[in-house]
Amino acid sequence: MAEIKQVLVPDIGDYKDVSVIEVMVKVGDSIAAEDTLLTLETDKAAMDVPSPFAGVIKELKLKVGDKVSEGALILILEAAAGGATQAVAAPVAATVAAPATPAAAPAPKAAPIIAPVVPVVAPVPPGSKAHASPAIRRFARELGVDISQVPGSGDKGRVTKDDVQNYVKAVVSAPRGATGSGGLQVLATPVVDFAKFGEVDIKPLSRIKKISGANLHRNWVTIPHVTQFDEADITEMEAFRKDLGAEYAKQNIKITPLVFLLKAVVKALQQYPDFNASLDASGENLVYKNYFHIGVAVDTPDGLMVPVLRDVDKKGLVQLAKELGEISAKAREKKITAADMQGGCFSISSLGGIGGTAFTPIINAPEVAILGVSRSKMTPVYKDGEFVPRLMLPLSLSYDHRVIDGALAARFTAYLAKVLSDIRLLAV
Ligand code: CAO
Repeated sequence: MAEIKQVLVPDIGDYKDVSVIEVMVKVGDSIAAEDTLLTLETDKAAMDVPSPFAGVIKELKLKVGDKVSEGALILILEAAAGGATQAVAAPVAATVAAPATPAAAPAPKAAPIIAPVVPVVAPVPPGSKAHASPAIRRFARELGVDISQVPGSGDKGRVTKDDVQNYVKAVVSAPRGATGSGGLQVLATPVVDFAKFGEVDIKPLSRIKKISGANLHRNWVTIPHVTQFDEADITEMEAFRKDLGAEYAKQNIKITPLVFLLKAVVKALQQYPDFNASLDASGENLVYKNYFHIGVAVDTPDGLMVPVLRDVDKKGLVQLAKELGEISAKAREKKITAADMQGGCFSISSLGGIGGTAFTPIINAPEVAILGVSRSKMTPVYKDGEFVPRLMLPLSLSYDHRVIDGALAARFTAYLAKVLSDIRLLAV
């Protein structure tokens, strides 16, 4: 007859109210004795709690974030036949006979504590770089994964089982040549004990930085980037912007050069549709988009985010200014959703409000180009036999050289500069 067993938090030393940081099992799982059930974390170490029995999990009583002490009920399990004999050094235990349909019947109320688990405490080695529980480290080791390479998406950047699985999937499905085997072979980054040279502080990267960092890294190593530099004479545009800005400032709408750039970029994308395309999964076809959704890089205290403004071709300058203000505020207040960042065709990264003369932005795959904008500067320009002061806007266009040739990129930026120099063209 199947036996119902309770599994409790074992003796964990003097610790009380220890955090559950990871739960590795769910109701319905069939587990073997010694499979890790969950990971607890004290201020000193993380420890895995293994199952003393093999069986099927009927009820799970803890979740991530719960605080537990010795004796807390972890789960109720229907032990496999002979399961009791597989217990991990389980102390003598009373058992309760299971009813014929154990799943449907609740466990008897005053059921005795059946098999407190003798803990197998596996502290995370001090100085270990990646934040991961012993079970996840073991899981990564079994798959041959260097855990320090896996970006963690869990609490405080912790590497979860899903992170390891996603990492493996990404490596396995990466195009040939993008991985180490037969392709890019690079030296491992040296591990330096910085504290040997002076006092240091260690802070985990923000969750956003970890996620965007992994994406930026992939895009940087898998896309052959070239950056085309140009500049646009925005003297007239700026005069108009100031007039318009003064009018709308009363309504709290900020008209910045970026709003004009959004419109001018769309005009250039319509003129050169290859920039509004993406390679399909086979890498053999280009998907041309008949819509114009533009991503805008927003600098937030936690890192870079790229929300997308939809249908920029169908909106006016003021409407775009309003939406830009709203979406960047949303990003900075951490209210942005994944949907807000999807579906972009092309991105703009504007550092013009800060400074700089040029930079090389990283393409936001699967897009094929990104425009970097630096700070405009009054410059003496030789025109009609004399030097005249003109406000020049630096443009830096990074493009995917698999899709776009240098000549096309130069045409694109030249056209963009032309539209910005004479914004009447936006109306044509
Ligand atoms: N040249 C000169 N001045 C510029 C300018 C330019 N190219 N672009 C903006 N400005 C001015 C604006 O007019 C504004 O001036 P006032 O305060 O006098 O009105 C000021 O700079 C600040 O502009 P802003 O940054 O608030 O607004 P924006 O529309 O230009 O940009 C946003 C909005 C969200 C894109 C921006 O705030 C931001 O986050 N930029 C950083 C993007 C980034 O990090 N990119 C790097 C990605 S790669 O790591």
